[in-house]
Amino acid sequence: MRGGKRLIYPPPFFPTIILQRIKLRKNQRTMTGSNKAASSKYRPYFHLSPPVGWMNDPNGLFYDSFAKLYHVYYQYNPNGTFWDQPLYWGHASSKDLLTWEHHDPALSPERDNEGIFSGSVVVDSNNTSGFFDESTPQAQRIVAIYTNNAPGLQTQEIAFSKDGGYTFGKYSGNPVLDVQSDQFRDPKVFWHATTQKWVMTLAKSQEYAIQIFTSKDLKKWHFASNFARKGLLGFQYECPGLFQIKVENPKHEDSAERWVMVLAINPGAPMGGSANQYFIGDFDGNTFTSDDEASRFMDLGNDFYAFQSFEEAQGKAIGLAWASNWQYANRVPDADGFRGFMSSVREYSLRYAKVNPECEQLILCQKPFYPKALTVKDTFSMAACSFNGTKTVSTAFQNSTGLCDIDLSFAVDTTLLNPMVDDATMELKILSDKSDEAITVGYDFSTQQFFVDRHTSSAFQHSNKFFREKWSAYIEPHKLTSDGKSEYHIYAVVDSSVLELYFNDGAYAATHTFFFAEGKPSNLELTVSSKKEVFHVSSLVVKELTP
Ligand code: KTE
Repeated sequence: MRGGKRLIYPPPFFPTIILQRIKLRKNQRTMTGSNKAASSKYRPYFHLSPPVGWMNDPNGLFYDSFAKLYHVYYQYNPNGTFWDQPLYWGHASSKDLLTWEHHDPALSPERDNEGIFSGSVVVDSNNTSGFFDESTPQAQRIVAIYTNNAPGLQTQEIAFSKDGGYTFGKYSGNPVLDVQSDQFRDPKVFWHATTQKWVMTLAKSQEYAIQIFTSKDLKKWHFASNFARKGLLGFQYECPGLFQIKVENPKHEDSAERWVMVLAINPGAPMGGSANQYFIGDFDGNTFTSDDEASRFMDLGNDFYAFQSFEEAQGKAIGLAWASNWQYANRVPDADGFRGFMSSVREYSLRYAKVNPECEQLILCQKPFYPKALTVKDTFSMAACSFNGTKTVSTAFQNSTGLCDIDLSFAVDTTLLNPMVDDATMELKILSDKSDEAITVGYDFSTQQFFVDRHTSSAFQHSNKFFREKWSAYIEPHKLTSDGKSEYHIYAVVDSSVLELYFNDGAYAATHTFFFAEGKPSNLELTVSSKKEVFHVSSLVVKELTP
């Protein structure tokens, strides 16, 4: 047990608002394992990373309701910190999606110049495949469906596990789907109860087609339909998925659940490199019909790719993505002997919300999904205040863990300045505890846009051109008040080298990785510069966390 922490008010040299002292909750620190070894600099605490080597796409996400365990498989090169073949399915499991147990690779290629590419897992509880008998609990009748990547040929194979998903046997009748193509991959399969069939979505990547196949037994697959050339095409489609999501505020004529097709493009994302799009629509068991063909992004940030939803998630629409971008994934620092980690697991819903003053749309919303809360080590909060001139408020965590969350609500008075000529900026800097490096989340008054600046003096983030650029996005205000204020809410999680932003109760999200040369993200500075009282912070709460 850690004694109560002595709260240090911000150092006297900041012209600061004295941070209100919060009575610390008694610090029940649960001694659980976590990803982050004391020595490692970049390894996140609870965002899944590989023990060694290289990680990309999440694969085969499912919840084992018998053992009460979440399983995550992933694209894994154990032999180096870069993408290469032989490529395996790495494997980790967790009870709480915060602390992970690593296991041996679950699927291995037959030859060194091949890869077990992305795919999914289903629980064949009714033994439609015939692989199982009564000796395997229904919730552990696990079948993996994946792309076998060989020189010049990508085929779909299946494998089954009878020990809860730790070891698999490949089906002797593989491949189960072969169209003689080298651009045919990433099967995501689910059980469609209405038609009592397995449904597979996979990418005919460079034809810009998400193909849908159906099967009664996971072995014989029949072509059903194409969902083709929708949204932003980029260079190629990858990693599709189709799942149902609850509508938070359904209209009378709407069903309480809608179908959502997700698909990844790489390269060709508007913010550069890789991105995940989504389409809302209806599915009849054979064909997905989207409400429109507009391009919408699951996450507006740089680092959210190859999203996959969990199977058997007890009625919840949860999933996670690889928190990186092919634009630089093989180049980020690998000082700790690994490269790549996942986003946090998020719970999805659909919500009617204003996307501009006139138009209300159904949009995909998300929030972090932790079955167990993170332990709070320290808390700082700032009472409501309006900023005039240049002012800085700062936290002062000691012996920072590099893991914190931030809850910021503020309003912008759009009537006081002329955006054509006046500047006003709010910046939330997350500072290294050992150098002058920081990652900045900002709001620019004149364009009414948010930005993230992760360019720092550190070798990598200075040399890599894609870390020198600012990211920016327009986010529709959470509320427009009658007296001309735009209200926003930001919830953010910082975990060693990843920043996840959730705007306006999850209406928009943005994920950015960052790699300080020295130190960990530790303290925050909120700085406003404006010649009029444009920014009104209604609350800022920063919690330093440990898993
Ligand atoms: C891999 O860059 C290539 O060399 C692909 O575009 C990456 O493809 C393989 O990774 C994905 C999936 O389509 C593949 O199954 C998997 C997407 O590791 O990241």
